[in-house]
Amino acid sequence: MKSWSVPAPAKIPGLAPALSLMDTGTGTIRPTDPQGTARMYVCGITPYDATHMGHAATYVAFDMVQRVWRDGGHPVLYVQNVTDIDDPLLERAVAVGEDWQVIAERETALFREDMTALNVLAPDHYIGAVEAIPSVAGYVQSLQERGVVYAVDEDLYFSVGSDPAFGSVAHLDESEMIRIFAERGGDPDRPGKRHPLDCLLWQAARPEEPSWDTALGHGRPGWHIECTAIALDYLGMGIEVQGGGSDLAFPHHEMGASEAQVIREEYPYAQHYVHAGMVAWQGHKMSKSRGNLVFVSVLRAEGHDPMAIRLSLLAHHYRSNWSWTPHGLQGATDRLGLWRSAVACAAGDEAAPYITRIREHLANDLQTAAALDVMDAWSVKAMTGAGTDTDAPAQMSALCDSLLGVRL
Ligand code: 5CA
Ligand code: ZN
Repeated sequence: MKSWSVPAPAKIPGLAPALSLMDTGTGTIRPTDPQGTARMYVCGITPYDATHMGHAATYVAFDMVQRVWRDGGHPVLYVQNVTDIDDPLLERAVAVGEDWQVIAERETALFREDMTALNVLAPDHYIGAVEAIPSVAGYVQSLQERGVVYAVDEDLYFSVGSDPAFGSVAHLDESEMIRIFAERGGDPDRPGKRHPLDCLLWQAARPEEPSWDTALGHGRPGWHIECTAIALDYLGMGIEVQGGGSDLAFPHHEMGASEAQVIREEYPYAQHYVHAGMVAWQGHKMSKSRGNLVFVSVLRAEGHDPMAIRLSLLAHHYRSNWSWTPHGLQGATDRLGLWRSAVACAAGDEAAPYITRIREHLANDLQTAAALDVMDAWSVKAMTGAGTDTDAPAQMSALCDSLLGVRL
């Protein structure tokens, strides 16, 4: 699928320290340690509605992971999917009387535009679920060869218990897993299943629904195997980061990891499972199903500078749950104005110590808010005419562009 294009960040002098990130799997902040290329898979959108500020927060968080790695001298291989066939998309298509493919293409195009505007580096491989169907079928067959697949009616299920490590991503007890599974697209109560948590790999064709002809018969993929297949095809096992919002830790990343670990007979699927917090609005998590959404494209159309939108996201730690407010965006707009005025000054404080502090904050599990405070401090001093280093304004501007993704 067509990706988008954002210029690669320019190298700034010096090297970032190793990036430490909270790993949901171990519950600890641990250094990432890419050997050569850092490999990252981040779950993409289900394109039945436009990009909201919750999506944007999640993708900006992983954009920061990529920028910090690159700043540390690591090449990055980044893969993202688009869930361009799934129940919510088909349900929306029926509800609004529109073709599901038309909706998916339109909303994916808008997502690309929004990501470009927010200066989010594009994935190297941007892959739709539909284009991954032949690959999904192949992986389901390899699970069948391992004897861990069974049919309920004509649908195929994965026995999650076949992975000894099942449960080691989200660390939930079984009753919690069953409850959350039911809330997030699972079917624990379906008669005929061997275990309530077994997950759908392949759904046989239903009347009035799209289906594809594969070695598994006519049908379409289950959700989790879509990401497993795409990640294995383009990244392989032992990737540095599997990322997404915290609502994906269970069941999505738990199931995906187990599928990969059984397919490859190797452990672990990912070194770090990294989860962004949920952005709320009107008292609830922003979600397409609830409809309490603030769209990136609407804010842009209202004339808000995309760099202010990005700054409004960076003002929160990526793991925190927070509520969007117009006030937060106004604060970010003011901050952007301050920074722009400061880098237009003839001189400022020497940049190097500030750059070091910003790098340290980011390397410490992406403390972006603290990094922004350091830039504020430099800016305020430059505005008062205290600094005398005439190279500093350009250096601080380059840092903002390259490391924070904020073009001044
Ligand atoms: N297509 C699947 C992943 S394979 C999916 O979850 N799509 S999504 O469109 O529902 O969400 C896309 C990404 O945005 C996911 O990483 C999800 O965790 C994240 N996300 C969704 N809502 C929010 C929110 N309110 N705040 C922060 N992140 C969110
Ligand atoms: Zn996914």
